[in-house]
Amino acid sequence: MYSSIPNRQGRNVLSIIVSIFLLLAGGSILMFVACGGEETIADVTVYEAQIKPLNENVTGYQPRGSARLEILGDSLTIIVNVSNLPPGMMHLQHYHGFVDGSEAGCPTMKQDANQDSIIDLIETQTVAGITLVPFHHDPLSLEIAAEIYPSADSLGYLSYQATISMDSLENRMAGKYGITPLVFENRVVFMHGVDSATALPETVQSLEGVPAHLTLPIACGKFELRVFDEDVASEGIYQ
Ligand SMILES: [Cu+2]
Repeated sequence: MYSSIPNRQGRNVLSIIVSIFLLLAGGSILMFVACGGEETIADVTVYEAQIKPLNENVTGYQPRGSARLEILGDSLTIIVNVSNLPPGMMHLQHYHGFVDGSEAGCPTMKQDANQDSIIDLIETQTVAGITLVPFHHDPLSLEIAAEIYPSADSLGYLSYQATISMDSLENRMAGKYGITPLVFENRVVFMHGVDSATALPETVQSLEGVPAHLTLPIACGKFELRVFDEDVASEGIYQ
């Protein structure tokens, strides 16, 4: 806005005074708008998980990306953007955690209890808890075994977004798992699934009735509260 004030020669004193007045008034309005913007940004609570590969020795893929939970009032928006996934196929993706709210984390080879060099879904449970919320077309259903999860495109990129009601999620989680409050920072996100042609040994465990290639964990990230400092927020970097 400051650069929009012309710097012409021959301007008389009155017009300079008027210009200065307008400049100050304009600056005040800008500050007001900026302060209002900061308040809105501060009201959004964001949890973000950096997604890293799991079982890449079996899958041959190194998924990378992020999952975010953005909370504004009663609205919870789930955003997942991951690349390098096994391409052209559906991937189960969920938020996992412990029902008692204790801290979950991503598994390492220490969780390979049967030492088959693969961390299967069941083996993740000692550090990551159980499957809680599906990231598909209807997260509030808490229906884990649904057929319609998002798919990675032909280049292995998956983008997912859903917005649900916090109140409804709290009610559903309390009703199904007895979980209250939700404690997002003690949760992890998993992505699952390799092509059915991938050779998996018999030792790889899965959910009852679900083929192991669909539930094989291929990536994981731990949700952390994202803190925005005032400078970053006021510059509008977070959108
Ligand atoms: Cu899962």
